[in-house]
Amino acid sequence: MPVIPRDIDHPLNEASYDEMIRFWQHGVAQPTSVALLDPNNTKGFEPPPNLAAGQPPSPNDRRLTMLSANFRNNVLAPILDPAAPLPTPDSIPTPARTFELSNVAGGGVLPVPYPTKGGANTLEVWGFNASGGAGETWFPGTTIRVREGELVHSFLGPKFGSHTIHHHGVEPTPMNDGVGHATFLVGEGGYTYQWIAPEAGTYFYHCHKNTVLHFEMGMYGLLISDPDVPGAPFIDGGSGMVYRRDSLRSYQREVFWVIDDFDSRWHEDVIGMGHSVGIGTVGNEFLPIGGVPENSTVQLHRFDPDYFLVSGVIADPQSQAGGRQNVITNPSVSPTAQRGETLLFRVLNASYTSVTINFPAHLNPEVIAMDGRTLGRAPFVQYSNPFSMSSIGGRMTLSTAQRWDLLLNTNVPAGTYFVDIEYRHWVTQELLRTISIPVIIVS
Ligand SMILES: [Cu+2]
Repeated sequence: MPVIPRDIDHPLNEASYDEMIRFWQHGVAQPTSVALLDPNNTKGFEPPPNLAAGQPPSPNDRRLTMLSANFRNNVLAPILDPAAPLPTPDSIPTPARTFELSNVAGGGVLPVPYPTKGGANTLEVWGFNASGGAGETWFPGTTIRVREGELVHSFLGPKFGSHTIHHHGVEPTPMNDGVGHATFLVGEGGYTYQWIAPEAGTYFYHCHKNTVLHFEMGMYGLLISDPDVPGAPFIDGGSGMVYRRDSLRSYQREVFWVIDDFDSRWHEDVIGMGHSVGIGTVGNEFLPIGGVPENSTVQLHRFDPDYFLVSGVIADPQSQAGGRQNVITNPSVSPTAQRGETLLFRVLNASYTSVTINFPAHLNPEVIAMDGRTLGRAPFVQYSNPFSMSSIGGRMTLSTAQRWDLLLNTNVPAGTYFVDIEYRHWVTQELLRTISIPVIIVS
């Protein structure tokens, strides 16, 4: 496994003009860098205006505003090209795997089965897309699928505005972590994130710019790390191998349940005010919740979803089966298995509600992993164990960003079994909607 040096330990040669330029192009969050570099402020660093009270936001994303106005305007500005790709620190030129993602922010239109709060029949959605393919899946974004331990490059080339990729659950260097407000946002020039595929399991990636809004708009996708075995990474939805404790198990089908919800107000009124609107009024992007005036028009602390989705498919109350409404029968969500096959479910709660999944008594999957960590796998064998769904009453509850992996043995009578998913409000726990997914077992 190649070693990526930690940025924080990378010695900075202040005598090297090139190195200083590279350092400042990336920048690091105030006040750490200034405190580390120049505790007595002998070089005249100034805090970035967007962090200073009463100042307008920074006009650019490269944190050059941390420098003195003189250095920024007279030394750096003439030699920096805003459209040039940012360099990746400690870049290793020969990764085992590469991904190229561009954005379709502002360009995605999703048909909806009933009118939005604004009375429309479609909803604007943003997303990541592998470049060069019209008609490719872009919401949720292209799945990034890797093999445990390999070095990966994912290139982000935004087409609309600036964004980031945060590979959630992966632990890269700070500069490759894609947390916009801590490091930098990626503009049109693009950036190559470098990271090592983590322990086999289910992860996801998302944009980390004004996260609560960009994530809601659809800027996320699954990230699967497969065991380091021949044939990996495996085909989405097909057969493969997965860890159960320390041993490998094969499965015949893989099912992705990416659970999400939309508040159409966010997709209509809110984004009409720009990509950076947040909690509070426009122009006070990160006003604390306690300071939000009641007549604020943005109010990202108010989330009242009116659409409920699984893997990009919106549940329709008119879709009825088995005495239920909101039944999702799309085969990308509702699996059909031969009796006796083993199914692997990868469940992600990408909604802003608390989600409870109810399995019927006949289906009793085993929970083998949580949040990208295999239960009972070395070196943490003694701390956790796989457990059956029946041992927790057939109900599993996930909060936002949680992932559970389930192995289901379908050695049950052939038939249609309904798995019910309850969405509860993130504050009040009020039940907002119950949707159902048929799991069909044929003999
Ligand atoms: Cu974004």
